[in-house]
Amino acid sequence: TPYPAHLDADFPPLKNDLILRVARGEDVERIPVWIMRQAGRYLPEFREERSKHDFFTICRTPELACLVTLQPIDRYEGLLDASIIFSDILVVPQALGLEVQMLPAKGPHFPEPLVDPSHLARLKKDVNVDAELRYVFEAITLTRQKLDGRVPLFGFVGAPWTLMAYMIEGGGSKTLSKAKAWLGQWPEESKELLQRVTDVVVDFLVGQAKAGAQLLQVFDSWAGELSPAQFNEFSLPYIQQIPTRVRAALREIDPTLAKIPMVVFARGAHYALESLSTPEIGYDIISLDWTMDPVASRKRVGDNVSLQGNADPSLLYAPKETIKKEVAVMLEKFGTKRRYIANLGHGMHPDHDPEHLRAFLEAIRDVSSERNS
Ligand code: 1CP
Repeated sequence: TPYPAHLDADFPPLKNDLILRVARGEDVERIPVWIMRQAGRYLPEFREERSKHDFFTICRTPELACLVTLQPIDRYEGLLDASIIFSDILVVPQALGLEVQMLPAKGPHFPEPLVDPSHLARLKKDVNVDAELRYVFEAITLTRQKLDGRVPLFGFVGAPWTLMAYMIEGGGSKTLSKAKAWLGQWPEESKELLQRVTDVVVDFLVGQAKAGAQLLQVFDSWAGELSPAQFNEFSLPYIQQIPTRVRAALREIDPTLAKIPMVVFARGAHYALESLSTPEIGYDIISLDWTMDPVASRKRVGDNVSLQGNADPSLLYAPKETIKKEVAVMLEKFGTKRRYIANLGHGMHPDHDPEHLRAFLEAIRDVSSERNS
């Protein structure tokens, strides 16, 4: 059975819409902030839950996914302006029929990765995301209720290229040499794989918006391993299908759903900033990694998209005074209470000190209110 569509009226009223206003290009009274990987292993309360349950059991149990999604929101009450549903980008390869395990300390592991194009036959055709990924939709609906309107809720997916990379490498990799070998050896079959992943990713984002997600982020975490030409051939064509197709499907259900803001994070793809921010593609927010200069990036994208980012995650290892100083520099460079969302340039590390994240969040709050007064 199809998962039911949920509209704003089905949920508690939103009390903090700063991020939604930034996505629409409206002025805000202070700079909003959320953090990639804000739920996770750096939090003792997460490790406690994790000691009791397997990683994918947490993802597949809506009450547990909701619980860990809310952990950073509760701990940093009033300091975070968005939540992101607890899940993983690798639930999409699972929905396509591949087994994925989460090994302690090692991370994701595919016992049987795709070795050559004959293995495309192992992937499910016509994936029914309402059945395969219903647990994510249930987690989103429950979490949106439990958030009680405190902050908006992000849904997310991995970008087709990044998912292809994991499906072939079978886990994390330094060079992605197997996945990149496919691009040269089997370009047409690579594109078939990318297209099949894209089709599932589109349905999955539509389902997350229907379930109650209020923003959607696409993570192309491995974009930076591609040359500009490879990116233009094997990543961009798929990333750029997503907003139009997702919004068209949502419009059929309800026009208000189709307005959902969409974010793209193509880590390391500094050359792609202009192409990703083209209005025809339809991303409202571009998330920058920490290697990008805010001032130069703003010049390159113009004034019609919002930027998100981009402190080096390693800043959180520095003393709190250094964190505060660097935050002031970052906000100065992004220089505006329009079209900017503070974040790190990539996710939290497992060995980050939660109190240093608090210092980062407080600094954003303090600096952005000082500049307002
Ligand atoms: O608050 C949150 O953001 C938590 C939800 C979340 C998200 C958005 C998790 C939980 N994973 C992700 C996205 C994700 N997963 C990405 C894109 C963002 C990024 O680049 O960081 C990627 C690349 C993955 C794949 C993945 N899953 C990795 C990286 C491995 C590598 O190649 O270096 C790892 C370590 C995981 C496992 C994972 N996912 C999430 C958590 C908390 C964990 C730790 C697993 C554990 O508890 O054992």
